[in-house]
Amino acid sequence: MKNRRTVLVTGGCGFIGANFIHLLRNKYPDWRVINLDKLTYAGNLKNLQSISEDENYSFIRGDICDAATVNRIFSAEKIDTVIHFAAESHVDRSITGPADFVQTNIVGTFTLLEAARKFWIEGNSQVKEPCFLHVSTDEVYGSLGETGYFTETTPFDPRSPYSASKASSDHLVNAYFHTYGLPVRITNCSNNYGPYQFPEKLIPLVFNNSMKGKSLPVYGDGKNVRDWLYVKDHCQAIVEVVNKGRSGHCYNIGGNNEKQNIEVVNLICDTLDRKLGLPESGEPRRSQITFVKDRLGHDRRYAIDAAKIKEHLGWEPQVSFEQGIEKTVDWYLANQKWVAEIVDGSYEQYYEEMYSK
Ligand code: NAD
Ligand code: TDX
Repeated sequence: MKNRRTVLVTGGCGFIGANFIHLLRNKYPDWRVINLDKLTYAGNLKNLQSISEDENYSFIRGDICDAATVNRIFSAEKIDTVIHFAAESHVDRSITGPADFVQTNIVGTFTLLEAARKFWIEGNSQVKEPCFLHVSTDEVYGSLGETGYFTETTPFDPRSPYSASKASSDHLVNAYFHTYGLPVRITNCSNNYGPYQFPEKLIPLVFNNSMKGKSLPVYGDGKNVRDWLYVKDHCQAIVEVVNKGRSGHCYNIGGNNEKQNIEVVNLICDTLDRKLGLPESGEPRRSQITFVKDRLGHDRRYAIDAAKIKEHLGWEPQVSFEQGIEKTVDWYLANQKWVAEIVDGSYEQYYEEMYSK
C-alpha cells in the first residue's frame, strides 16, 4: 500500500489476526493498528505481547456486536481500513452451540458494516481510499467430491452452523457493496496452520496430545481432505488484497496442498519421532492414533482454485506443507508454555490481571 493507513483489525488476538498484526508491524511500521478483540476463549493477549508497547499499536477490549464501541472507534481513530478477522471459528463448537456463531459472525459483521457505511459513505469522515476486507473461509462453498475445485463463482452451499454463519456474513458484505457502494473485499481461504493456533484445531491438538502421550482422535475414516496453507502465506495474501485488490471482488486463497487428515496426523507424529526420538513407551507416536465417531455433517473435501489471486495480484504460497509443518512443530516445541497456559486456563488470568491494573 502506498499511503499510511489507520487499520482496525478485529480479532487480532486470535490465531490469524495475531500473525497478521506481526506481519503489518514488520512491513508497515508507520501504519496505525487498532486491535479490537473481545478476548473470548480463543483470544490471547500474549500473542502480541512483544509489540504491546509499540506507539503505532493499540488494543481495545470490546465486542464487534457493540455498535457504540465500534462507532466510537471509527470516529475517534478515523479508521480507513478494516481487516475483519473476529469470529467464532471452530466447527465442532458451532455444532454444540451455534448461538454465539450467529451473534458474532453475522450480527458482529453487520455492526461493523453499519459503522463503515456511516463513517465512509455518509460523509462523516475524510478518510482516503477506505477498504473493508472481510476474512472468510472456503467452507461457505460446501463439500467437494473426489474431483473439482472451489472458484470464486462456486455457489454457496454451507453445511455447518459455522459455515452458514460465515456465508451469511459474506452475503451481507456483498450487499453493502451493491446497495451502498461500500468499498469491500472478501477473501475465502482454506485451512490455515502455524504459530499461535488454538489447540482445539487438528494440527495443534495432535501436537499437544502426542506430547502428553494421549490418544490422537481422527474423525471417521480419516480420509476427509483439507487444503492446508501456512498462516504467513495467508497473511501476505491479505496484504496483497488490501494493496492491489478491487472493491466488490472476492478472492479465493489456498495452499494447493490437499491432504487427507490421516496423512497430516501421520506427518506430525513422524516429525516428532524424528526430532525427539520415540516416547517412553518405545512405540512410534502413530500408535496413539484413535479413529473416533465422525463429526456431524463432516464436509468430505475442500480444495481451492487460487488462479484469480495469482493472475490479478501476483500472490502464490511460498511455504510447502513439509516446510510449514517443520516450522510449526518447531514453534510449538519452543512454545510449550504457551500451549500449557491455554490448556490449564492460566492465560485468561494473565489478561484479567493486566486489565485490572
Ligand atoms: P480464532 O478463533 O483463533 O480467533 C478469533 C478471534 O476473534 C479471537 O481473538 C476472539 O477473541 C475474537 N473474537 C471472537 N468473538 C469476538 C467478538 N464478538 N468481538 C470481538 N472479538 C471477537 O480464529 P482464526 O482461526 O484466527 O480465524 C480468524 C478469521 O479467519 C475468522 O473469521 C475465520 O472464519 C477465518 N478463517 C479461518 C481459517 C482457519 O483455518 N483458521 C481459514 C479461513 C478463514
Ligand atoms: O480432533 C480432531 N480430529 C479430526 O479428525 C479435529 C479437531 C479435527 N479433525 C478433522 C476435522 C477436519 O476434517 O480434521 C480436519 C480439520 O479440522 P479443524 O482443525 O477443526 O478445521 P476445519 O473444521 O477444517 O475448519 C478450519 O478451517 C477452515 C477452521 O477451524 C475454520 O475456521 C476455517 O474456516
